[in-house]
Amino acid sequence: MRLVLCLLATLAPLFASGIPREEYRARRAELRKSLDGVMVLFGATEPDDLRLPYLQENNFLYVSGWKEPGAVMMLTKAEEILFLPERNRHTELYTGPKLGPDDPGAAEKSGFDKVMPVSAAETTFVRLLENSHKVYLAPWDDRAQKLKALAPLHGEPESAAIPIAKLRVIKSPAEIELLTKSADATVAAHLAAWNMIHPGVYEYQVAAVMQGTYFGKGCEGFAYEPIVGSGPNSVILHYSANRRRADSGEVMLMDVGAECSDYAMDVTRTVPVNGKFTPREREIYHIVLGAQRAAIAAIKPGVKFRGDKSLTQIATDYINSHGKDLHGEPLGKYFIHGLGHSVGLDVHDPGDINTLRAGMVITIEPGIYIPEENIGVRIEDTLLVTETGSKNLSGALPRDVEEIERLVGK
Ligand SMILES: [Mn+2]
Repeated sequence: MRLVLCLLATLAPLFASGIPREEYRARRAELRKSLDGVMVLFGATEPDDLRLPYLQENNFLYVSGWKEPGAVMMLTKAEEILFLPERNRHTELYTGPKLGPDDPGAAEKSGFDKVMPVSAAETTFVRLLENSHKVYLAPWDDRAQKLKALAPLHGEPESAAIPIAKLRVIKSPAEIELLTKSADATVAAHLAAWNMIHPGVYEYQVAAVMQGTYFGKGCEGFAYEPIVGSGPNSVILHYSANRRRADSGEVMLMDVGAECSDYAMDVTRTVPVNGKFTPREREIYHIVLGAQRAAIAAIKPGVKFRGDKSLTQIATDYINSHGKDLHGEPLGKYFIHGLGHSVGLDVHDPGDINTLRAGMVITIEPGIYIPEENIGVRIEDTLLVTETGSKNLSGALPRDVEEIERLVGK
């Protein structure tokens, strides 16, 4: 028993939490079936800049769950090999012990058929090329260029990201569970912020409460830099300086999502700083909410995300047919970004969501930003597409004006 516990304790930090190891094997098996050659993925390396966190590259993480730095992976229909760096006792003094390729049980611990040292990667690649028609590389990685030069007869490499994205776009039950955990922590963060928002509060104080809330729930980070924009900052889409003092009569836009067990969340709410929307803020808010409700009501498998008769068109039509700007113009021109995107390991997860399928997780986030009036309103939820419609993972966070006004500053 003690041995088992000890082994579990050793394994725990190596892997992403919450996804069973068999699921990683199954993902690789599915991916390998689709290959007509050799795929090479490079894991992330530890950054030299102490301000930067070490984060595994998400495609690498998705197919392996492997979190230690410096690994390389090669996949073909017939083989799967994880290459690990030789252990460096000096580096380990700073960043902790790692699994080396020659450590006992390395293959078993990694979940791969075979583990080899990184120094054997090039010769293995050349061997695997013999039975390969195609080469799949990560175009974002400089190290792929060297391998490309070793395969002059295999044509232009294909992007490894494309076949992996086809898998990533549909979430498994285990992934949905982790996304739900991330959503719950994010909802709690927004509610905690509403509670303490008041005229005179600084944006960074709001951001701090939100981050403290989801860190306190065991989430390891944020899915993206918190966006907390008051008044004039509410119209800046990716405002993340969070330095301004908020005042009465303004809105506070909070686009803040936790990352829990590697899974991102993406939720935006816009609330009145003094607890009560002005009539104009309330009017704009209701239009954005109506657009979001209309788009969400239309979600089901087979529906288009963009283009003709799409969710985007439903939201845009709603905005254009409700309200006017100060010059009597329709408000559609103030909806200046896309209606949403896929969410998973990345907050902007890869994969084509233009025709919805059950198991996709997407955001619906209409917004109206009128710089002339210093009013920006965005309402964003992250939803699971189901067989019959959708399930709002962040739906526990109120959207109704009355409920928001009851909760802000109280
Ligand atoms: Mn978003």
